[in-house]
Amino acid sequence: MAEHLYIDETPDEVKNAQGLHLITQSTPNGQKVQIMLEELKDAYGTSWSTTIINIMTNEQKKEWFLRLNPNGRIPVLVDNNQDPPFPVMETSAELLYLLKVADKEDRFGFKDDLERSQCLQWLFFWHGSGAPYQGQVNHFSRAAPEKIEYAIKRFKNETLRVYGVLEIRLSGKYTGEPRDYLAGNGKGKYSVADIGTWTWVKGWEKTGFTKDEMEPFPHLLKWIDRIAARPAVQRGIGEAYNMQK
Ligand SMILES: N[C@@H](CCC(=O)N[C@@H](CS)C(=O)NCC(=O)O)C(=O)O
Repeated sequence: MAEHLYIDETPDEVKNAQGLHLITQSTPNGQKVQIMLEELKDAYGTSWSTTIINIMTNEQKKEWFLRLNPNGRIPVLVDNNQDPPFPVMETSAELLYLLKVADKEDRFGFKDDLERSQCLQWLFFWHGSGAPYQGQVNHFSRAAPEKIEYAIKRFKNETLRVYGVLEIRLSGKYTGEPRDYLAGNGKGKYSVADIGTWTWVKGWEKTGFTKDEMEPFPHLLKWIDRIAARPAVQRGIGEAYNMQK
């Protein structure tokens, strides 16, 4: 099996990695798994190694990468503790995989089935209804060769609508009980649902939203700051993940 996973072109540091190995670039998607690993390090002393690639050169479309993730997108996690090594694609699946293999005390997940369901609901909500829209705002306003106003407006409005959904949740608008985190009883508990959402939402300004546009979301803005204060989060988006020049 392992001979199907790796070929001559596979970088040695990927082929020879021991334990958990993350192939990433420090984008909002890459940062989700970077942060989770940093949190696990603080909680349990978890170790892993990292390969940083440059998606602008389309490294992720090469055969060596597609063998690990046929979707040709970062990040991908390879668990070399499995025999043969086990690749995991899709950020939310990667976060859930790490919960299973490395978070024995459910510090970033939940033991209770209903709280766990809340966590999955919010993780999937952002994965399916947040990231694709905010990603399209970034694409149509920054990368697209022509400025298509309709597309920019459509995806901006949809992203703001999704921010509004997060605001309803965090403000306790319909429950009367504001919360600190997306999932969990009471005020909630910091979990993979927050990690999966935060790396995108924290970039609202870079995506092109104004302070006025963000004004309707005061609880969401406080949630951004609350999570940004965590040392593991700061490391997970920090210099260690910058590409070598
Ligand atoms: N649904 C995927 C999305 C991954 C994704 O879009 N990654 C971007 C970086 S943020 C990427 O690899 N872009 C390069 C490309 O599209 O070729 C996930 O959650 O893992």
